[in-house]
Amino acid sequence: MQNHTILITGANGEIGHGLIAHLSQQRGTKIVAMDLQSLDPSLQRLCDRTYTGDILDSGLLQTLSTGHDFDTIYHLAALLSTRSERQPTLAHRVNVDGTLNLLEIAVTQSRQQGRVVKFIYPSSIAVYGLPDTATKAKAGRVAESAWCQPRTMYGINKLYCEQLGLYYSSHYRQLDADTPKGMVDFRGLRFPGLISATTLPSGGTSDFAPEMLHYAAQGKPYPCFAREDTRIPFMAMPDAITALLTLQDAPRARLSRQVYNVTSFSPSAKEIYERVVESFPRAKVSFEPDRKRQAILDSWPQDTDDSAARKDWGWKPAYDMEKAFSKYLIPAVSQRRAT
Ligand code: AKB
Repeated sequence: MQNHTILITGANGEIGHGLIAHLSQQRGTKIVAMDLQSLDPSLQRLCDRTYTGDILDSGLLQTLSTGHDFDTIYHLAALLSTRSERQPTLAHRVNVDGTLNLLEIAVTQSRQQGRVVKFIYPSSIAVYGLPDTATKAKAGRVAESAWCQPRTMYGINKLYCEQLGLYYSSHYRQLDADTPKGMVDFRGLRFPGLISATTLPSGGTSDFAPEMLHYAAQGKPYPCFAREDTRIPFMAMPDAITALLTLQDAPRARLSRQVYNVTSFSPSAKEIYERVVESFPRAKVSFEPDRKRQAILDSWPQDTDDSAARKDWGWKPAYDMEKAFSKYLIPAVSQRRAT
């Protein structure tokens, strides 16, 4: 079987963990992983090469690019929404300049190799910005083209990088005399909040849901920074991995867009609490809304319309909320607690 070389940036993060576990089972797939921190030892043995360093380090990127011929790049490295608000200029450098650097690697390699390099990009519901809760309630399931007026640095970075991806796919150096060989095949997914049984996110604003679960499992009290009636979409991590891999494999001709909404369930914070308590009756959650983080949550849609993904490449989440908790989250966090 022919080798397929995949670069994963931000490999130590929540999505990286699940993605590497899956990709390492595919025969003929070589994984090159990169992260700011040295890679988790459980992941290291699943990768062919690992690099520790910054996506803004041009020397390191040069080493990476000259050392490998990538077929696909999963660019997962990013600063999430809460962290980005605290360090907006750093966020812009990491989220925007970092993505630009990786797109440059993709386009350079595609030109040198004379073939397509796929670029898979996790975007976010943070690209949307609803002005107030009444509009949010009225908007319901938001389509890709609606309400793209983000109010966070992270959302702005993600929306702009989607556009950069489209540029590198379709209009890169459009004034050049010769049409270059090869191209970047950019594919983006606008993820909702993700809930993993094995890792806790850090620096996000949708973190209240996974934190509520993991604190309850550890018997720790959790002061929830979101109001009880907060409603944003979520997805169980295995579905996020399935979405990335399915989009990667989808024939280009089937794709009517380059960036797709994908979603699964949209509970209120109170409904999440009630489901957590059902499994961990001693969970202690107090709702102590943080006015400023709440304003970010209130600007994100209560649900997204993922009908284009369903139609074009057969997206269908395997986990609704009940199944996510009963078949994935609760068994796995309970098992981790027991070991
Ligand atoms: C965050 O909260 O920043 C992320 C996201 C919704 O993209 N989890």
